[in-house]
Amino acid sequence: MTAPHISLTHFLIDEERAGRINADLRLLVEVVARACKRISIAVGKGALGGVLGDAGEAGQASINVQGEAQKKLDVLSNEILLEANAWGGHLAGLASEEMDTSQPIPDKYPQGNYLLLFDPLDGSSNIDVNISVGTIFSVLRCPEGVVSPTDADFLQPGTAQVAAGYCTYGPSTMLVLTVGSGTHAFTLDREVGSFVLTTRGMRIPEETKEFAVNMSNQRFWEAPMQAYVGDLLAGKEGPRGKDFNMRWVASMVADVHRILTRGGIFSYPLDSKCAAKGGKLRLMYEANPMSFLVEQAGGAASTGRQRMLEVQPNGLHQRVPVFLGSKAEVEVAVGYHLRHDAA
Ligand code: AHM
Ligand code: MG
Repeated sequence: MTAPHISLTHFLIDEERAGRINADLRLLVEVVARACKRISIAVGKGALGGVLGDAGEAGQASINVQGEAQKKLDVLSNEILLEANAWGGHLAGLASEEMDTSQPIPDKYPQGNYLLLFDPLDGSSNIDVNISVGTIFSVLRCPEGVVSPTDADFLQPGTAQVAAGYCTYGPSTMLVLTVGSGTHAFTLDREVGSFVLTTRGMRIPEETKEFAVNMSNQRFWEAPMQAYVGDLLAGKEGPRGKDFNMRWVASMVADVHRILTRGGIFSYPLDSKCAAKGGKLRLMYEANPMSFLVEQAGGAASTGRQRMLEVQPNGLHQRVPVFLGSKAEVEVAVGYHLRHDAA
């Protein structure tokens, strides 16, 4: 007998019956997953879909709130997620990497109790070269009594997340999800059009010999990061006593997916180029959802100095340094920072 085929819908109904989620959260995850399927189809068409390249008029790139040039697919993915989530009655508000401020749900639709944050298409510098990109999302509760949420209502620490996930658009499209009881992976069956549970309870090995970092920034890093990576590179002959391998896709979703699958440490540390902004990656819709997924799979996530999920946010687009993955290795990296600060 073949293994039972459990669709995302089936999985979510089981979660609801077990009392781990309510019907609104089930609907929310289903709606996000449906939007991700549409994004997957657009990404998969590549040059044939006429969606590659920069957004905006010829010679006049469209710039988002981060000061970054938007790709056509960034804009399209954002629109797909907004449109899919506006009318279902499960949300009170939305926030996106591609929008300056959060948006309350329009008055013409019923209001729900949840807030949704997303990076509609992460790693978009990879779109035009046919390398994996992905969607990242985080779900919070709308504070009690708030009818029309503003940015301040979204500024909750990562520990307040009720669900988080990402969808990776690679050789296969996969949705990786947590609702606070483990991290589970679903693969899109393209013929049927449904996500099928392919790994229940992902576990990140505690130890690793693989690290992910943009090495070209080495000379801009802080001293503890220089020392940490220096010791990794010294391999068997160095203080770590083992050889390390390096991988860097430059799509956080793809790098984190590899780490959830076979272990490793991902880092985007503070460097002198991004120090004034606080880091490169965004807390609310990149670092926090990924940290929730990683912790739920037995890994760890830190800024290098503090557990990521305990950072008190001060802005929707706040940036942070990120270290996440195999627990023992994240602890080693944090140790370099704490010893440096204490000296
Ligand atoms: P984006 O949200 O504008 O796509 O930027 C985030 C991406 C991450 O996916 C990835 O880890 C990082 O930026 C890559 O940075 P770099 O270009 O320095 O390698
Ligand atoms: Mg991003």
